[in-house]
Amino acid sequence: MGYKVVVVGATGNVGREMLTILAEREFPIDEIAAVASPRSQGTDIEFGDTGKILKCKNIEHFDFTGWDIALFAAGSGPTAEYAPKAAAAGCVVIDNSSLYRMDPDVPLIVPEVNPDAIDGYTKKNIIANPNCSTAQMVVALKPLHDAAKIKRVVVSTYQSVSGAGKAGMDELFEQSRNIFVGDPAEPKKFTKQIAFNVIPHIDVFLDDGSTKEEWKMVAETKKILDPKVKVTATCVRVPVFVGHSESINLEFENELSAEEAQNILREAPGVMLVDKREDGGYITPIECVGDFATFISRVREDSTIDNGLNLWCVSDNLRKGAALNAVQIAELLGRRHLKKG
Ligand code: 11C
Repeated sequence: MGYKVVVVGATGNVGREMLTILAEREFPIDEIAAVASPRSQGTDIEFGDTGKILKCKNIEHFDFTGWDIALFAAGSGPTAEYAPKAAAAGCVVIDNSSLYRMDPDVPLIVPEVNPDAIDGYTKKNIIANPNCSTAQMVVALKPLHDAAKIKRVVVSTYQSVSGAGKAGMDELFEQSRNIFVGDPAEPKKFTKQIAFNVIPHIDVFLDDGSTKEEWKMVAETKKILDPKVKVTATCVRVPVFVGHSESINLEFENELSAEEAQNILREAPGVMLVDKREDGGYITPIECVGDFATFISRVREDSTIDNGLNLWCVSDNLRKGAALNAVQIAELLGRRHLKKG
C-alpha cells in the first residue's frame, strides 16, 4: 500500500522535477495527481519514465480531502491560498516557496541536517523546503559543524538561471542566440543582460543593501543548522542553465585541517567529494545536472585566519535545491509519521 500524492505547480521547472524524482526513487504511490493553475488544465505531463501521462488538474477545483501528501512548487501567491486548504483537509503540505520557511510552527527541513525537526509538522500540517542555495550549503556545512563548530560563514554564490524559472532559462537562451545573430539582447526577467555576463542581484533589495536571496541564506541556515552560526552572503546570477555553485569560507571554533575535512566530507550523507588538486579534479555545475549529490571540491586551509577553510560547493538547484529535497522530506515523513506499506 502506498500514498496518495499531489504535485501542485506540476507544469513548472520544479514541479516536473518532483514528478521525475518521485518516479526515479520509486516513492510508494497508490495515486498521483498533477495540479496547476487553470490555464494548464488538461495539459499532459509525464510521470517520470514510468510511461504514465497525467492530465493536469485545475487547482481551483481540486479537493485535497483523502490525499496524504501535497508537494507544492507553486510560488508564494497560490501557496498562500491553497496550502492552508490542503493542510486543513488533512493532506500534509511540503512547500517549496519561501512563504512558511521562517514560521516558528513550520519545520524547515534538510533531511541530512535536521531530520528530527520534522516532528513539529503537526502544528500546521505544513513542512517547508529551503531555498536552493541554502539547501546545498547546509548539507556541506553540517558534518564540518559537528566536527569543529563553525563560527562564521562567508559565501558567494554563482546561481544558474533555472533558479528564476523557465522564463530565466528562456532569457539566457534567447539573449545568447540574439547576440550571435546581431539582434538586441534586451533584459526582461533579469535586470541586466545575463548572456555572457554576471548579475550581483537575486530577489528584491532590502533596506540594509543586501538582497532577499542573501537574507534567506543567513536566516534559513540559522534555522536549519544552528542559530549561533554567523553567515554573510553575496548572491550572483551567472549564465549557467542548471546548477548552483558556491565559494564558501569557513571559520571554526576548533582546529580542522583540510585533510580532516576531506575525510569527514567523504563519508557525509548527501555529499560527494571530488577534490583531486589537479587540472579538472573538481566539479563544475554542468557535471552535477541530474545528480542527487551535493559536490564538494577545492577544500583548503585559509591561512589568513585561525581555523579557517575554503571550499567549493556545487549542486543541481532543481534537485537538492528543490524537488529532491522535497521528495526526501516526503520519504522522511513516511518513515517517521505516515507509515504505509
Ligand atoms: C534563485 N534561489 O536561484 C532562487 C530560487 O526562495 O525558493 C528559489 C527561491 C526560493 O533565483
